[in-house]
Amino acid sequence: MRYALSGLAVAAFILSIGLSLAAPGEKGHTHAVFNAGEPGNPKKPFRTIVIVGREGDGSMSFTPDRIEVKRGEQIKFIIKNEGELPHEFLLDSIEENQKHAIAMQKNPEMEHDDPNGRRTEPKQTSEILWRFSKVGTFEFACLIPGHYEAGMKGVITVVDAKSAKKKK
Ligand SMILES: [Cu+2]
Repeated sequence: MRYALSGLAVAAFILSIGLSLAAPGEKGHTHAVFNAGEPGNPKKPFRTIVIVGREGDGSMSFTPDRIEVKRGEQIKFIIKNEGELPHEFLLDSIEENQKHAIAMQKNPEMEHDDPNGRRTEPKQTSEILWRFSKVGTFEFACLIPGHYEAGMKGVITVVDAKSAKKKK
């Protein structure tokens, strides 16, 4: 009994070292500033949108490639990779995605696992929960070299809740 307890204590100690090493969540290529809003809060309501990524006849795409959300709305993106290649989904301003695409051409092995961007392997699914806190036009894109150029992107328009109501 005494042995079992001390074993547990050792395990707890190792765990605490592991946790202190893992904090505070800085892992390589992260972006502290987000242009398209902020990471979502899973305790608050959200709308789910499924995005399918795939390749076909010389083109690559996300479906749907046009989304409208209201400012303040939370969206859970379920990214389904139905293609044969890995794909990324990076949510950012259009300008930042274009700059980032150039950076990735120089660094093709760059992989993302960030609040606003994730890589999804073929036949796999990833999720991103995002809160669109700013009005504007944003973009989700796969920045793996060649994919963005082949059409793998989509536009997100964030509108004021009031003007969204007027339109309907
Ligand atoms: Cu891709």
